[in-house]
Amino acid sequence: MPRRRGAAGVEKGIVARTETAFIGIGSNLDDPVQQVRMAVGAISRLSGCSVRRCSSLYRTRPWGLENQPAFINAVVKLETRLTALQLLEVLQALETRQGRRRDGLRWGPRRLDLDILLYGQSRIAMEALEIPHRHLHQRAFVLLPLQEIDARLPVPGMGTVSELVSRLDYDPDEIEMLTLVV
Ligand code: A4P
Ligand code: MG
Repeated sequence: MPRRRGAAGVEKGIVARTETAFIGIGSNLDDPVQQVRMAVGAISRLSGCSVRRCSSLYRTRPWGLENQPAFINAVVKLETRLTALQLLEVLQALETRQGRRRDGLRWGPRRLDLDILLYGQSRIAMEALEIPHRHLHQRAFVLLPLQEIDARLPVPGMGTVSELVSRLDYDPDEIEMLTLVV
């Protein structure tokens, strides 16, 4: 008997149709460009997921905790048959496989960070999973790569990505689009 899908695709079980999700990728340790490239490759091999677009790589000034190396950030767009919680689980496993250590330092340096930015037009407010990502609207390193992929994408309750960029207070020197290929 097929399991019914929750309104936000949160419950465990197979999603009957695909959902579009956007994943924010960040790294600032152990050759961050290579870490991000490896992560994009690993995400594209996840069962039930297929990568549709990948932004450029961006070199970005650390946000939240300033005294740490610059980050490399990117965003990928996925079609996925996984529920949002299943996607979180596989992305956390991937962070661990790529050597992510959780030392309890919030916003601290990391080899790989994978955040679910958006999952369709779902709004999810759980401690383990908040979608749209809780800081999405405040971060140039998330909004500029997202804008590169889909400027007109609506962010539930907040307007389009380009509207969020126009309201964003940021220093253009804090983010640089790189010409490197992913
Ligand atoms: N969690 C809740 N919602 C989500 C979501 N939408 N996606 C929970 C992923 N995880 C989500 O995350 C902590 C908990 O958030 C998880 O257990 C998950 O269930 P974590 O990855 O273990 O720890 P963290 O990343 O240090 O904490 P946090 O608060 O998620 O930090 P962020 O928001 O990931 O920020 N500056 C630049 N320039 N570039 C960056 O990439 N990244 C951070 C980390 C700080 N500064 C940065 C960057
Ligand atoms: Mg995180």
